Amino acid sequence: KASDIDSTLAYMKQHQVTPNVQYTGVAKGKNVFIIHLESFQQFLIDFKWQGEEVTPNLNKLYHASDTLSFDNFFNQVGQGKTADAEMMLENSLFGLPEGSAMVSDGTANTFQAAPAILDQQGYTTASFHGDVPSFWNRDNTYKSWGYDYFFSKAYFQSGKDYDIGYGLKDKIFLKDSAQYIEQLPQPFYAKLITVTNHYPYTLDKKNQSIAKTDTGDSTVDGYVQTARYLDQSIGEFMAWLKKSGLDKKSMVVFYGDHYGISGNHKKAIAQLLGKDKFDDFDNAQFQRVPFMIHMNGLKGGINHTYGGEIDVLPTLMNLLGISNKGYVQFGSDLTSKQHSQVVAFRNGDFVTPQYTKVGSDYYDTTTGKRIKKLTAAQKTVIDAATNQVTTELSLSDRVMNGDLLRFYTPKGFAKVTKRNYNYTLKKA
Ligand code: GP9
Ligand code: MN
Repeated sequence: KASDIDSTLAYMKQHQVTPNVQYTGVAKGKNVFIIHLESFQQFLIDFKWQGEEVTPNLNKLYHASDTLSFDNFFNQVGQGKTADAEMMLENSLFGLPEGSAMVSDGTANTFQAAPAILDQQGYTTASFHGDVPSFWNRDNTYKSWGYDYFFSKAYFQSGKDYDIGYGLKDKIFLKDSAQYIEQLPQPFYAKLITVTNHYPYTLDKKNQSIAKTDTGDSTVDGYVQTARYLDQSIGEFMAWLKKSGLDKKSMVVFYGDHYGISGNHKKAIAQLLGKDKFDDFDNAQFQRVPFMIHMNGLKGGINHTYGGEIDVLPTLMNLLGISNKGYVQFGSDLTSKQHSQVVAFRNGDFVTPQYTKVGSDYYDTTTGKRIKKLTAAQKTVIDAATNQVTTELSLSDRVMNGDLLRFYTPKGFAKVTKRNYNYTLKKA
């Protein structure tokens, strides 16, 4: 019932964060690219294998003076993996404790998502993905989110060896997408979902340009090869962006959606990182993924704020000069002084600059040492963080499970009419 949203609205009001005015509106009216780096972890940035950088193009972007990069940014996905990342990034709502919210609720629920918000500011919005449109129920969910266009498999070239794993190889995919992007009315919001750097990290010989690692764990050793391939595809895409002149009119956002190597490969990861152990604490820290915002003239640098995928939409809205006041969003502007640095994982664990919780264990984030007995002062801080995490996760779940946004429309936002959208390709 309608009043079910009241506790969430009260929570939002209490936790409203004033965005950083230094960044407010600096990207107003710019095209926005959201580049999804599949299974890409932060440790790959500047990582060297046999003396060679694995991802030179992304490294260059990471260190560029006009890129705002984050080195304490975490993925917060659950079982929905890619879908949970998409849900958080474009709605600032968490995925569900089990399954994928895009699958269970994407079709029927009411959302106030990034594409709809931008559409109402005069943007054209499009998502690109080189696989079937039904994967993760994207075809239905994107209608609920207000995407004008969804370019999926049928819109792209196909042929022998064009696909690998989860769809079209990234280089072909990004090159093909560019042709559509050039035709989109500006300003546009375009999301590009890469797939090649996905488990089990296999790549045809012709596209391999770096040796596999030598841990002997077959799940792990191909990761640098597909990551290198993804990096090259980004290099080509950025070159196109420059050639097209779009680089001067666009903000390009990169993010890694979730881990590529799971905690089941402790021995191999330790070897890769040159460490003698890899425990539960290390695995929590290993959940860092890239988040970088690149734009001509942007005041960049490496920002050490702790945050995660839930914080992306509020951060981007501030850059775009769109107030998120009154919106139901569980994250906050990463550049704001008031941003909370408690990063919730979907299972209730968390990381803060001070403490890391894994199950019933607590660690000092700076030393990695397990705290055997909490002092009263530590307990106070940890209890507050635990309370924040469980409150936010459970309120988000109530919103999702109860479809509560249907009862509440923020000021300045118009409800999305799903039936206005159709992504089927009509062959001439
Ligand atoms: C599927 C692709 C991969 O379309 O996005 O999803 P994942 O397995 O990473 O959740
Ligand atoms: Mn994924």
